[in-house]
Amino acid sequence: MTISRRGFIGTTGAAAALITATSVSGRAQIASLPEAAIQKSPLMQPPLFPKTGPDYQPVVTLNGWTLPWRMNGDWKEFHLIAEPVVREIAPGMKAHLWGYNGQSPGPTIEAVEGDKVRIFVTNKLPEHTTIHWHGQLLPCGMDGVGGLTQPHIGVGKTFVYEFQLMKSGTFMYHPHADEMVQMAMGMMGFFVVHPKDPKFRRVDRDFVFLLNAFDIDPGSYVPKVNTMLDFNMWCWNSRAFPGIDHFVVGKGDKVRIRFGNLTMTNHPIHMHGYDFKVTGTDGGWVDEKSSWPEVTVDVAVGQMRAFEFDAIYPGDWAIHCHKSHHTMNAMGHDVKTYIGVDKRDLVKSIGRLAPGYMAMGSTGMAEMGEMEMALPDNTLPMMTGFAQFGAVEMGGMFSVVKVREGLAKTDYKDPGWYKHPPGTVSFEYTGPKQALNEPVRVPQKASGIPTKAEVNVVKPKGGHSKH
Ligand SMILES: [Cu+2]
Repeated sequence: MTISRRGFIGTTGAAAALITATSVSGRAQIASLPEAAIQKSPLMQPPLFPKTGPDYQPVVTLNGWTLPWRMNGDWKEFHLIAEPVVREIAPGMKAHLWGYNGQSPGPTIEAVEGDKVRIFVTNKLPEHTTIHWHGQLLPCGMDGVGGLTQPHIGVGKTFVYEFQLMKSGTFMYHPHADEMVQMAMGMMGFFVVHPKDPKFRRVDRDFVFLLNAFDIDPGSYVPKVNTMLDFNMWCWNSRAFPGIDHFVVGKGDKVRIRFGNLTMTNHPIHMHGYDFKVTGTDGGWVDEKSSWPEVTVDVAVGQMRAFEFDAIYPGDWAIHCHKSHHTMNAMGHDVKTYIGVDKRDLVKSIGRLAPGYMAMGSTGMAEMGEMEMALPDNTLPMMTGFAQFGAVEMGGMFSVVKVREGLAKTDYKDPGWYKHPPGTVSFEYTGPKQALNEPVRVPQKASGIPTKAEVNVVKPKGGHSKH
């Protein structure tokens, strides 16, 4: 049976029949386990271009890779191994997580609309697991909900999932067994189904990542799995700034960025320098006429979003979660605010009792970005990272979209910092200190709150002073 997109959209009944018909068809072919590729590196691997079957533009997984497959008859076979892994969150910090095939997240699965996929899942965890294929239309018994649609995959066992990919789009996979623990430990992966028609919604670069969060005490390695909201590592693909790969893009490329949220809160993802169109969710493609413009797109828990733009403006454009606490690394939320407080004497006296004591800044926290503080082992600074003009003062869910002229279509190497054309960088004013006619200002305390005496001095001109 040949499958066309038109067929799926037009004949829901036929598609529904197909879902049940494919469930048992390939069982006799299973002769051996496919090799399970393992990835040791936490760095972005080159996209995996298809050597057989329909052409497509493969995705690039930030700090990740795509799982190789083999053909067995007309089935595409993959092998995932659920296992404990060591993941570098950023240089200087490693976490002991659970993942797949050597990394957290697991490898991205890529296939084509209409493909029959057979996914072997071997459980090398210390407890049982399953895999749920988030967003896929499939036979109920392949949905991966432990206890509900299948027995759990016991320790040391291998289970097989078989289904036909009913539509193209953006999906993910994760356990549906002891979910809170297994997702808090980093078990998840991306699943992209490419359109059968290579021209449909084609882009030049297609980036994918999952948002995840961990609660790892400074100096330790294992996430606290019972944390509900107060996480301290806000990650894209289990990496935090400055460990997150940059999005390297050629000027003029058509670019898609897709992401899914498996944390416990929503994330407004904001990209600088462009407006973009939201073109897809885990439910499917947004009709081109209804794709809506944004500069920030919120992604709720358990949702996926895809947006697209034409990379016409060169530069180093920030891309980040807009919740400012999510662009920080390990921080305690019970830190007192000292802005406007002169605490020199206080620090001196505490320093006598606890050498090395440092309080939060009186003028803000920017000094944290430049400070070379002694940190516990295996801990990332709260604000960190340097670029060509100094400290970036970020952490967590932050990266850079680097749009450059003249990149080869397959070039994802870091091109370095953007060379700004002369006269296009914000600069310091060095003229006279006071504008003509500017009224003389009463100096205020560092807190910005004038004293009672000062309030009495400042009398506004005009008609608003009478009560
Ligand atoms: Cu966020």
